[in-house]
Amino acid sequence: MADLKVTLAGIPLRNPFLLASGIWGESGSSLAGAYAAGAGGVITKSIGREPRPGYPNPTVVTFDQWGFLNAMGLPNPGIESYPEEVATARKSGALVIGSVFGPDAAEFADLAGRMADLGVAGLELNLSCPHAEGLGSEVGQDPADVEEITRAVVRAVKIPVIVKLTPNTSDPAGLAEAAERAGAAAVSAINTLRALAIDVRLRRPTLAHGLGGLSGSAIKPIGVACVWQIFERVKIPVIGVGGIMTAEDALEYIMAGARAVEVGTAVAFKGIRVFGDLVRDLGRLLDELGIASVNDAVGMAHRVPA
Ligand code: RRO
Repeated sequence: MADLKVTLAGIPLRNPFLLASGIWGESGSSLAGAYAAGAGGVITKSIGREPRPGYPNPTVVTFDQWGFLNAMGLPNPGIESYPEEVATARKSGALVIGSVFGPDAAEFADLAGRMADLGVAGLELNLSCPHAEGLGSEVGQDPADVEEITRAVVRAVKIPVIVKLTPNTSDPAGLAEAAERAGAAAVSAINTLRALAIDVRLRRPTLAHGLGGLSGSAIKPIGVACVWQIFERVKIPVIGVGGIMTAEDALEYIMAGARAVEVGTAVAFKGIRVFGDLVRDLGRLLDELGIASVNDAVGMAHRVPA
């Protein structure tokens, strides 16, 4: 059986499938459940300084067969209330990566330090939520801001820092280079794409907030393209995210250059058991293709002559 173990920015993972941030609740027990279902690691909902209720409903609608348009509004309990959830997840043996968001370098660094103190294995900086005023991609679409925020966090913590990048830019690899310059241990690509749906009968946007983020199968080729371009421009590992429903989708990202992948929308559609299925199916697929390990497949599509 092919070897699915990978090491991501110094963090050993039993397989490359991570629970993406924000898709399976924020509680420690739901994170623990995802790990028990077979995920190689779990990423928390993005946590901020203060509790946030999020936007009013509707906050999410389905899009086509395997997609969502969401504007949840970064609902989270705030860092003060989060230690117990991380403790519950860690007690189950889950490998936990803490996601944080903020408006500027100082707040990111503060939150990152407090999240690191909870014993998470790594941090993911949300510089890519596509619809939050003064947060997410509004601060993450400028390489100078990505560099400044990443540098402040890297100075504040001793654990690996992963920067989650936005696809809402003409040069995603430029953002990855900025993160790398600032000392990021890895980047993840992509968050959702800014999107809008209109309910023609109501004559207004479908989501209460208006603008939202598109996830699911429709964005997979965009995510794979971002990973492809980033892999060619940085040396740090890349995590692929966006529309992974099957092991074949995951292998596309891996062959484009991803060392690990995050699974989000598929969990909501298929249930948490999708992790067990993905792990089994990726092993079978690699065997079928005569590829000995995930490591061997990373970036493989760049090396095959046209
Ligand atoms: O909470 C959200 O509305 C949200 C976040 Br933090 C994010 O990073 N990406 C997204 O599509 N929605």
